[in-house]
Amino acid sequence: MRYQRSSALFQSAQKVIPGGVNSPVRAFKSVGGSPVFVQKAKGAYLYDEDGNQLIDFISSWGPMILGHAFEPILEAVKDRADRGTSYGMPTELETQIAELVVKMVPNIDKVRMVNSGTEACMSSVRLARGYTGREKIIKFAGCYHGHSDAFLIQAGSGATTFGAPNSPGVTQGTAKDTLLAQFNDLESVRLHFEQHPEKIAAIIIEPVAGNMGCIPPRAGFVEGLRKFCDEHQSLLIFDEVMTGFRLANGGAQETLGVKADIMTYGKVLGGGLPVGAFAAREEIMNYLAPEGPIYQAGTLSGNPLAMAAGFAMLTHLNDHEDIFERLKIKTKALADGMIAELEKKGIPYQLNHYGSMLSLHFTEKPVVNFETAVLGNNDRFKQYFHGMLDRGVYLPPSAFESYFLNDALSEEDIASTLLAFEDWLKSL
Ligand code: KE4
Repeated sequence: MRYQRSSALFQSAQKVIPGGVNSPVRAFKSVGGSPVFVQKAKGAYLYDEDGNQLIDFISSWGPMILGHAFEPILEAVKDRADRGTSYGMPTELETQIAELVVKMVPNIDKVRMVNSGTEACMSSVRLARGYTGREKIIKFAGCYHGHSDAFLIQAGSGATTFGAPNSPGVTQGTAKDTLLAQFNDLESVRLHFEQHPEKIAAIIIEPVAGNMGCIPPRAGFVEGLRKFCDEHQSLLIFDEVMTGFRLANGGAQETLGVKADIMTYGKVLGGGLPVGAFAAREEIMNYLAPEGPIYQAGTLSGNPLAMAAGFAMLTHLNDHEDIFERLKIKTKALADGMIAELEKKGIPYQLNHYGSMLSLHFTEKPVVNFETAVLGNNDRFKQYFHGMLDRGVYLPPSAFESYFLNDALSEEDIASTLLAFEDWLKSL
């Protein structure tokens, strides 16, 4: 596959955009090579600037669950654009999509729209702190909740794993209020509650992790978090930016059967336009301005074009719930096919999948948390990524990401992907 035009475009981009991209993972830093520039996309396929057609397994990192350029979404946005693109005033459409979200998601009464998953998660933590009057939060190593300071924390020293900044610009003052625990490890959470009685406002978690590869929760893990929060009057925040409206209409709350207190959304909710949201029962949400004292705002929050795209997306998902089962079957077919080829080849691997999320790790040990996720052989992952790209399959350019299958992928696309995978394995 040729990438001359993408490479040339990348050279130009780097002159005026930091790293040539508007989000770091797009730059291929962890897989090497020059990023592919996309010209357009339709259904399950990306069409890059060099005329290559690629089967897409990132679906824009989740949003394009119905495939690219889904007609009802395009029509909704085009129709709405003729009426203006932003007003800074309330619209009926915002109420309509909020009513639909409340109908589709269990256990919420009200929802506030924002412009990204980061904004949703950042605001959910402020809401939890304001509501409980407490300052500390617990997050999990390897879970990503966007780039606001409170989340850019790595394991500090000491048994209690105090947070330490993992990016310049994040202050110690911020880091001290973020406690780090290990995914799938309730003891690491219990320790924090023991060390910081009545100080922990919330636990925030990706209920099915997707930012260290795909890591489902062990049986009893999320239930245990719910129990801790109930015992200590802390709030449980499910970051469903990835899982919301992807695993089911009711997201991970529905598939795991565990109710959180605050949920955050993004990606699918916006139908590909910039939307995030956070939601909870009325008693909590009414603490938000202008109803309550906790401030949060946004010029483009509830933007009419974004709401039109999101409303079209959610309406289709709400009317076609069989999509989620279809995606599960498709994902399992891909997983089973890959496993069969990997077993034949006899190389160490772990393949995780849940719903329409999947990740492949070249390592012996089961990948159940960040510590085990980092043991993967990244050189082999690079070969894999580029080997599949050269065979017309676009995968996440990082071993610490999840695949996101979409409803436009056909059985033939899955079969072609497995043939490409078999061919790549033969090349080793
Ligand atoms: P955004 O601010 O990127 O819309 O959402 C942040 C976010 C919050 N919570 C979860 C669970 C997320 O996965 C994300 C963003 N996901 C990444 C993919 N791992 C977005 C891709 C990117 O950073 O370019």
